[in-house]
Amino acid sequence: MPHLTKAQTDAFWRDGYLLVEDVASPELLAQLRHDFDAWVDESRTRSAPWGETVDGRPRFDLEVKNHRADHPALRRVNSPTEVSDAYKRAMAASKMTDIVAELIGPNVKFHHSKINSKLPGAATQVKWHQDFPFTPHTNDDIVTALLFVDEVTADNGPLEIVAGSHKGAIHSLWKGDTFTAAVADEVAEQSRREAVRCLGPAGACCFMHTRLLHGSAPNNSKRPRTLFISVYSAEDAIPLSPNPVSSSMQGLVVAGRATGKARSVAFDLRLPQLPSTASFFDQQTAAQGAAKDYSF
Ligand SMILES: O=C(O)CCC(=O)C(=O)O
Repeated sequence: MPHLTKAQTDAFWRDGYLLVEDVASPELLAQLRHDFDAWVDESRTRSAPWGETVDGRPRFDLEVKNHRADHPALRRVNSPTEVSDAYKRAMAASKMTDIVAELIGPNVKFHHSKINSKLPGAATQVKWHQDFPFTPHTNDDIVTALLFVDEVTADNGPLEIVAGSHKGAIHSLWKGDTFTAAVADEVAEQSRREAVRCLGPAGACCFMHTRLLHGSAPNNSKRPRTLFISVYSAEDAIPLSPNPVSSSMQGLVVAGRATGKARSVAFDLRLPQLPSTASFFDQQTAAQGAAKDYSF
């Protein structure tokens, strides 16, 4: 029995995104929160990114300049599916997985996952970008599923998107020879003017096409904004560059079967630069001079 109506799948392909409520059950949400809260508590004892993923970079990333034991600013957990059964279940065997298969299936594989966290008082923001130039594949049947572990409101740093932008240009993340991990200022300014905020209760999920322009502002509220983000592709989309969030589970077929085929579509782009630190937040900050800060 499909979870989506034809109107919903049509809306996804027309707008490049689809917001669905009640994707995670209250029981799964409680487990996701429990594990995340434990990582936040552990972060109180740290002053720098820590842990290790399969490529040797840190698993847990802090916004160091705002982080204190009594004011934690844990902004990223890389590949939480490797260290939590709840996150693995949400990624590989949940309603979220089934909906992705309805959008880009029948054969779907996993690429990577992460938690993007904006704790109250942290200044974490995400500059405007499309995901595809970070994770280019031979075709673009790729979905980023952003599961709301907390309620997402207008003032806690919601995901913002430009509806329909997945049908437009692939925007460069380079400025000259600097990899800025963000689109050019003029594209960001235009995106801000057209932005739609993706708001909803905990348990909702935003399914986003890999070429959709998106970004998000800092959390100005007293409530956390935690997103569990999983990226999936059609099984016949073959990655063209190394995974920016390395995962021992990359390539896991989560729906349908492995066909061993490659399918390609025409495009050209400059390949991305891998982050050398825990996450792309540092790439976006380092390029501050080259790409203007995200702000309203
Ligand atoms: O955490 C956010 O607000 C944005 C997430 C994002 O940019 C992404 O998953 O590509």
